[in-house]
Amino acid sequence: MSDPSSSRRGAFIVFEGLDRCGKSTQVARLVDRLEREGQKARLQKFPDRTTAIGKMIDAYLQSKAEMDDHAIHLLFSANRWECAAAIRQDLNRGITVIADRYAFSGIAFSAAKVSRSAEMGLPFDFCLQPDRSLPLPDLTLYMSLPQEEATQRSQFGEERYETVTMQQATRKQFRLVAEEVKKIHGGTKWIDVDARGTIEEVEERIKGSIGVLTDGVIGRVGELW
Ligand code: T5A
Ligand code: NA
Repeated sequence: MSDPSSSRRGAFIVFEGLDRCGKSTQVARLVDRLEREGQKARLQKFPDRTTAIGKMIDAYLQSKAEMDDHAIHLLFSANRWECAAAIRQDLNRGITVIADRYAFSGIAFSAAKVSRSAEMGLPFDFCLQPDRSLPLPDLTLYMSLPQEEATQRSQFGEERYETVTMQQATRKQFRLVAEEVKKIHGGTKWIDVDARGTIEEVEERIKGSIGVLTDGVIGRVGELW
């Protein structure tokens, strides 16, 4: 039997950023490109709105349901846990998994919220806990876009967190999340990508940042924290 620690597995690549920064566009193009190149790759969107938990999250985001800030935070995390085993399994089968948002959004958005229960949103440490030991992405690409440009993109303002105040607060929390990741795992797991310019220009930058990672990764899938 081959030793799993010495054979190549699929790469786990996460895209993060504020609302409308272009994640979904770039994730779709990346999966398309990898498939065209004959690689095994699949998309994993968070929140996954198709599961029972995902449907509750969807209702909350569309303001069709109200929920305590702690409760919705735990549901976002539970939504990742229900997909975690499949992600690990696919990675170990050599499939590259590309995620559109992950635990980093979970922390940044919850911590940024001006809640009724705590003036400054949920405590950062509380936000980290439910995602402890989820699969660690091999690379997180944080798509950085000035607020003025995000606001101009179509459909901004439709969902719960799409206000300028909330996005500004979340931007700050994402910086803290990036620092946390760098503190635990060093500087190689998180890269900021300039999300300004045309779709094609951004795609080129992303391609450069990913490099040969999609050829496979040696070593076991790690844990977030
Ligand atoms: N959330 C999420 C939590 O609070 N906790 C959690 O744990 C998680 C996982 C929904 C919300 O949930 C929160 C965060 C969010 O507020 P979502 O379903 O990912 O999360 O929703 P959005 O972030 O809003 O995702 P969108 O799909 O709406 O935005 P994207 O993916 O960033 O942007 P995209 O690619 O759809 O592009 C937006 C528009 O801009 C255009 C596109 O054509 C599109 O119209 N565009 C460009 N225009 C000009 N130049 C470019 N380079 C462009 N790229 C794209
Ligand atoms: Na949105």
